[in-house]
Amino acid sequence: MTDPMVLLYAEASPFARKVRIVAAEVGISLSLTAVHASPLAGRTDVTQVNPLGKIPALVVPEIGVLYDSSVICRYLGQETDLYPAGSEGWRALRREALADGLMEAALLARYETTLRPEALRWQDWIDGQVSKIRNALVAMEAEISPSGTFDIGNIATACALGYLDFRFAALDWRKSHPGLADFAATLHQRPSVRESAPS
Ligand SMILES: N[C@@H](CCC(=O)N[C@@H](CS)C(=O)NCC(=O)O)C(=O)O
Repeated sequence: MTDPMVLLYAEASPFARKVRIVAAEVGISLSLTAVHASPLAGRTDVTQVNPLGKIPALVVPEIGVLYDSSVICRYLGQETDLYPAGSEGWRALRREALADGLMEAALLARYETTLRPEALRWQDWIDGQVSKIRNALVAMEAEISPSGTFDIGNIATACALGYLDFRFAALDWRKSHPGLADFAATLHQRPSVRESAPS
């Protein structure tokens, strides 16, 4: 029996959550190693594995390290229903990119308010990221995928909305997007989504 692949992750990371959900959906068991990743110089555990210092990173014996959640998810989920063929597949990838973009904007806004010294914080920057989040929510609601399908777009969407619940409760996104809230509740019924939620 070969050793499981090692995933460098943090429980709160929405990008790492995508990978954990994909692995659970396709039945691949990963060895999880919790690490600290930070954009601040000298404060990350990950640089020796990923030159960008970011998580998730997956150590794959025959390839080396894979990074960026979309690459890792693609590697684990290739040739499964998580990546549909044809136009449906391109739409799923677009929904993944949209959700990833929302998470990136949310993370940048969070770093600005939690990491940057208070005197240096820039409200226009925070407002710009929050407006990307709001625009992404509008697009997400318009693109809710048909019921019954569960693909990489839905996985990323579940992680993005879960991250807003976890770190941006004050945005109260459910109030302005009730259709998306219903969709999120459906996604949350899936064991892989429920069991990977940050606590
Ligand atoms: N595009 C990357 C984003 C990953 C990312 O930003 N991860 C965060 C944790 S949730 C991180 O490692 N931040 C540290 C940093 O920005 O240097 C992906 O999809 O994997």
